[in-house]
Amino acid sequence: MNKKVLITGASGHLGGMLFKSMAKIGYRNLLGTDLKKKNIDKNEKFIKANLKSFKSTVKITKGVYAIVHFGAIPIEDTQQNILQNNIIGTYNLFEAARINKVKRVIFASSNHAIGFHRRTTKLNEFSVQRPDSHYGLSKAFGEDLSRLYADKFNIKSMCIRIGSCLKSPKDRRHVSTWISYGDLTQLVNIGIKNKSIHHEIVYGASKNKKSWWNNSRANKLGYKPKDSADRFNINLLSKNEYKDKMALLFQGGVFTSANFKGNIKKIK
Ligand code: 15L
Repeated sequence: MNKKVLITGASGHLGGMLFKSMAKIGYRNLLGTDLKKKNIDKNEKFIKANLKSFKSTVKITKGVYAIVHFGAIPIEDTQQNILQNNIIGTYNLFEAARINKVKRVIFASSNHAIGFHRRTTKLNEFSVQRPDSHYGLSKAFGEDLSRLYADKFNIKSMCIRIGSCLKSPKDRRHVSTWISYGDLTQLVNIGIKNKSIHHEIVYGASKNKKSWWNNSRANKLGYKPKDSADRFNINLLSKNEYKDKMALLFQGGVFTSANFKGNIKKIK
């Protein structure tokens, strides 16, 4: 693809991974952006920018066809930090996309937008959001924001509720939530190229037998995961599982139990 694709969070773990993996699958016109320049090669195009600044966000989105939006705080933080970086940053990005006539946005959502669902509940693209943290709430907001910008302004979007994207699964939860780097790259590529997309919610998970998510919508859009957590030694992974009883009940794991003052029985 020769059209310009902007990757936010290009110095971070997943944005950085995608900056490299998308070049490998034929993206010829990638532009990376982040607060700091880290792990960026000489031949890669990169602009430092802060999405909290609307002016800079408008500047970096000029002439862009699609945005792969991974630039955000990736874990729980204070309400103010999440509000400024994730919520306002994402709002600025979509508004800049509208002004500059960007056609598509791939939004890095997270399983923490639905983290307060119990592990016994199988979810799909219609399941209600149940954020488990300020961080998860910012992802739920991004999903709604992208739906508004699709319906109102025709900016196509795909929100990927990413499970645990790591080189390999590390604990028993990951047996359900893991996605490989290759499978995440495949989903982002579909989000950019699939012509039928208007606004989509898909799950960022490999083909895991113990998945909590029915990802048939992603499959319909062309997703054929190549990896699975099943090929790892599950007994070995179980040893690494945390001993947090509440976390073990809910899909969001330790994000649900952190600072918890509620009533577990009421969270059905
Ligand atoms: C996420 O959204 C986080 O960015 C990542 O650090 C992990 O915590 C992941 O979810 C997960 O739930 O495993």
